[in-house]
Amino acid sequence: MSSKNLKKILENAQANNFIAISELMTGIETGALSRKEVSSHIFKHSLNSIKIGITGPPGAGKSSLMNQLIPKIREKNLSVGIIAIDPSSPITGGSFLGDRVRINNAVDDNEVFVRSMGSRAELGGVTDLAEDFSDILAFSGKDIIFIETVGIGQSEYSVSEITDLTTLVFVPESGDEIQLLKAGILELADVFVVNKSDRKDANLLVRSINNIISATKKDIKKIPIFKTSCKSGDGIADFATALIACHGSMKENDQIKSRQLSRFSRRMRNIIEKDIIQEFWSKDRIKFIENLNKEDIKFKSPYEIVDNIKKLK
Ligand SMILES: Nc1nc2c(ncn2[C@@H]2O[C@H](COP(=O)(O)OP(=O)(O)OP(=O)(O)O)[C@@H](O)[C@H]2O)c(=O)[nH]1
Ligand SMILES: [Mg+2]
Repeated sequence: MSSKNLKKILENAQANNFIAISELMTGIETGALSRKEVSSHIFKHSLNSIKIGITGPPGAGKSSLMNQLIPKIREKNLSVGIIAIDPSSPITGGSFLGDRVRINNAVDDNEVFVRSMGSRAELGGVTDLAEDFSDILAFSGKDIIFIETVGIGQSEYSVSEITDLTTLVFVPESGDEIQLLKAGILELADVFVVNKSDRKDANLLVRSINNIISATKKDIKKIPIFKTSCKSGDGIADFATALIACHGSMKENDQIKSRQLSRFSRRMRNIIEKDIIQEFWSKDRIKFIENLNKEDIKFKSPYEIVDNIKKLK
């Protein structure tokens, strides 16, 4: 792509043109656009949006919650970006239709952009890609950006690493899961949501979470718990108000600022590691590995062979 073309796409994306936003995302995902070049244009515009992780077990109602939050956020004249990472779909965009249907409050609103992505870990990992996507959404002016992931704590989907705020969503039946994770969940969560509170035992789960919080000796930050139901709408307004308030006060929020800094450092480390690995794999070194035969491995340990590879240029 010529730099003139990229300039045009960037201009359009910044003006919230959905096609240009998608083009940027697909471009960096497929490698048609240089991530480095795109990032150098957009990064400085990416710190004004709040990035909120919505994570939890499959089917907890994460997408439904975001859908219900949309009108509340739009009432305040704020715009919304959503990135839904779908682990069940190896093909990018595979769940696009599914999420479009679930997040139907996004339809016909040009201030709400929804993008699904598959969870294949190519081109530097899903989390990295989601982070770059969220920068693109921020660049396009989205005030509140949600990143939906399934599962809690697995490193691959560790959404808390790329967001300003992580919401863990559970359902009344999540008791066992919570017991298993115990204090681990406290390290990940900034906000708890017990969704599907129209079902029985929602209060029991809130109590279990509270018990874990109070049993943790560490001087832990106060973690709010919201009880919501996407069916009756209960609790959604309070949850939305809290998130909107967080967006409103993010400029003065030291915790968010220090997270932005630690994200920046982590991204730098990732870039360095990728660059070094890429530099390492010269043609000769790749050829050496490819030509390794059954005899070679009888006499030398992998460590010794690596020493030989390092001697190659
Ligand atoms: N009873 C009840 N059902 C709900 C509630 N929220 C969501 N659901 C239903 O739960 C199912 C899953 O909802 P989703 O919003 O797709 O859940 P999710 O966590 O995004 O699911 P995955 O992305 O597949 O992990 C759907 O059938 C929803 O209608 C709720 O508060 N109460
Ligand atoms: Mg979902």
